[in-house]
Amino acid sequence: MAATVAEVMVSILKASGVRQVYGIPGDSLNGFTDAMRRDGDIAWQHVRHEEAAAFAAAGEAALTGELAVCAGSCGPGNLHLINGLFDANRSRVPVLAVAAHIPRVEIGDTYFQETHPQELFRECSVYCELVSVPEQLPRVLEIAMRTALQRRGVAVVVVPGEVFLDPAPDGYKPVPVRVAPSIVRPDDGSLAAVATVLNDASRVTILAGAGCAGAHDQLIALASALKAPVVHAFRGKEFVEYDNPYDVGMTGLIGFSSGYRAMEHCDSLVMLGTDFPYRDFFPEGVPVVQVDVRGEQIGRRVAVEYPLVGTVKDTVDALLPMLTVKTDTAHLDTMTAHYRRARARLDKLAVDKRNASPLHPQYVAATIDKLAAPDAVFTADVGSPCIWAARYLHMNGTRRLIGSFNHGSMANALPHAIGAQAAAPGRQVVALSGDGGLAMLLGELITLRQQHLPVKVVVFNNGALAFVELEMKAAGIVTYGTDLDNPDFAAIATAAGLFGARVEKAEDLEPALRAAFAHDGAALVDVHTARLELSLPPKLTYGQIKGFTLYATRTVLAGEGNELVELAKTNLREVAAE
Ligand SMILES: Cc1ncc(C[n+]2csc(CCOP(=O)(O)OP(=O)(O)O)c2C)c(N)n1
Ligand SMILES: [Mg+2]
Repeated sequence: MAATVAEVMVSILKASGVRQVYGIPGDSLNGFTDAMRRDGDIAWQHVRHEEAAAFAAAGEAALTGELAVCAGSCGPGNLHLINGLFDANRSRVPVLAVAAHIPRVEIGDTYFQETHPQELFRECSVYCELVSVPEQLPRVLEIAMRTALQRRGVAVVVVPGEVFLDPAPDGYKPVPVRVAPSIVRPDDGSLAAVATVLNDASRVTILAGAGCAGAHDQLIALASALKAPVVHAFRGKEFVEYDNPYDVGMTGLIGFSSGYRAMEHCDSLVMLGTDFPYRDFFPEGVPVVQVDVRGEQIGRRVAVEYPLVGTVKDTVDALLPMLTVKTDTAHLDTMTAHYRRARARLDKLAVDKRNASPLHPQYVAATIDKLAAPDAVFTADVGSPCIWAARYLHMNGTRRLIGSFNHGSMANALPHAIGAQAAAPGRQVVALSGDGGLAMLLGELITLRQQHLPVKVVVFNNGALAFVELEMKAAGIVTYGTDLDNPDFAAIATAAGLFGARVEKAEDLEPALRAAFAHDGAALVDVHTARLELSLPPKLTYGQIKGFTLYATRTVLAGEGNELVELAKTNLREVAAE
């Protein structure tokens, strides 16, 4: 009997190393899931909401760098994937979504569950095609997979349900679709022009992002040659911060004053593999060199006179021999000293004071950091858990930190953890969840149980959408709609068959975390943490509010304002000059 289209799809996925598919079945997808069942080699990771399937695929792809797959049935089934796919696409991780569709003959007649997936998914994908006839399928699937891998993004293959069951074209043999390794670097002329600028500069600062993955040696060698402080964007943290004497912390809305300062005071800026979005944080009037393998990304945030198209690794390797090694360390010394002071203040906040109840979230994050495995994978919810992860988790080149850093969606931590754990069953995976974030995809606790995924969930249970409160207060708006009247999450976890512990006093935190981490299965620790507080100056004009948002967010998030008084003054001066 001839193989069906679905069987061929499964064989292509298998040949390319896919080991699991996240999703929820449904009539139009049944042909595909049945082919998986009969084959038996690819695991069906059954989630409770398709959004979690897409986030899980994003988490897996972020961890492995290889293609991860999710699937949804027609109409609402695949519509639910969409937010997680936006996350994957914007994080530039390779994900394939199989979107089942209504029968071909019904397309266009407002049939039951009809949508137009190839239009809906256009914006969150690098490739999205409808399969109209079975003969398209082996090729369309391979093109989709290769596009996802090479362009690093989401590919969507839309398949009407009956097509899965059609006979596949004869004689098809799957070819593994994998990333083709390459060397990508600018030409010598572009590098020489950049070398001239950098050799003439005396205060170079490097802004480093996730494009520094796999290029730690090159980053350090470049910083050493230029005596340049290295600031990082959030997604760069896991690749930049460790073993780095040039580190001056993070910049951005939840960044450190030292990161901002090092950018502000440079006389040349070198951007390495970063799409850091906030234009207000860039220095003015200095030459900017930007290295990015995707040339179209260059110059989006700041005027870039010196674009270098290439990977950070290959470009820096080619640039280094052209640079004169600098000896003047004045800029570097000032910025690293500033960073040490900022760091010391942050660390002081993470100490348990008088056995606080509710607990300081800083202390919770620092304790997670202390107790987690040297190769742990952390995921962090958008909201204040991101702040604590950015500040208190130590990376070491082996640990990983996965989040919705570009798309900024709530509720990412648990489903990202599902994908990371499914991809690396033996590794410790710790989700830093907000109480708002956890509740948003609460059903995924049941996925942990059903799929035997030993994820450790730590809930920063502050009874609020605290990050939003911070934004409101910083903008001079009265907080509204941010209270959360939560149930006992530990009891919910226990009822779902997980290990559950509730922590209300600091002295109980370590024992609870140790027990959860040692538990041979999924566990949840519900920690009663303090809401963030921010006091406002008494009266603000609209112009001040605009400037103040930036100032206050940075100040408050630094934990203590002192170090930032100067920065605040700068901001308020700017506002006053408006
Ligand atoms: C899907 C989605 N909805 C709304 C927002 C806006 N938002 C950003 S952070 C946040 C609050 C998160 O609350 P919680 O998970 O409790 O974390 P907390 O900041 O309280 O620690 C909200 C509502 C968002 N980013 N994503
Ligand atoms: Mg909260």
